[in-house]
Amino acid sequence: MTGKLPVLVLGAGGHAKVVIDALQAAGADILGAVDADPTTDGKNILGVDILGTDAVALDHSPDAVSLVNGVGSTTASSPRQDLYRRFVDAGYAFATVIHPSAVIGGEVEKADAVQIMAGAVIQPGCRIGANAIINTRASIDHDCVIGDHVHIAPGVVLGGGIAVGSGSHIGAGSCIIQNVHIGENVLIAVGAAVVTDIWDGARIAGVPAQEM
Ligand code: JB2
Repeated sequence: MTGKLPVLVLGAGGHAKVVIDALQAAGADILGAVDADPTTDGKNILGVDILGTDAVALDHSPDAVSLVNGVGSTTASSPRQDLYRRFVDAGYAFATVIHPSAVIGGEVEKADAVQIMAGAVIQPGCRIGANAIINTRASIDHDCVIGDHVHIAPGVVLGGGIAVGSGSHIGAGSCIIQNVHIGENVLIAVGAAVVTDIWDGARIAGVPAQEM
């Protein structure tokens, strides 16, 4: 992960658990987590205390902590984006999270707050946008350009030279043929096989994938 400051995780659900596990594997100093749901206060995730709501995060100076976005996404254009923007606008910096078991090739550019989970493979020449998730065991071949806030879900396989527009969600286990262009805020359902370009805002499913 980037940065030397202690880390505060935003969110305390399923994605936060995976993120905390990656942070622990990478040896990060984790201060705690905060969640919008006040009933989580006083609980813990993998031994990391839940300290309260986002008001507790705002009690920490932006100079004293790095944030990690622990809210995931299961659709295009999720609340995860709003949370990231809200805290960036308030002056906070987000750390990148990279599980030590991820394999990352040469000349891979990673923007702010990128999260690369256990077993992911990113081949050379790729660019990963801000606040994007490359989730468990996803495979991204050479020269792909992944936009901001994209979620590449577990087990996705991308061929080389693919562009994925910002805010898109590529569902678990989907496969995308090389050199296609996926637009912005696209939803590709679990297990789809994508063999053509996909326009902005489309919802796609099936083998071969078609509009839902
Ligand atoms: O503004 C917020 C906020 N909005 C929702 N600030 C903070 N600090 N927390 C927020 N939350 C919290 O995110 C909710 O109160 C809830 O505890 C948590 C979301 O948990 P959930 O388990 O429902 O979803 P997730 O986003 O952690 O995980 C989804 O996405 C992952 C990528 C799940 O579907 C996972 O299965 C999936 N792997």
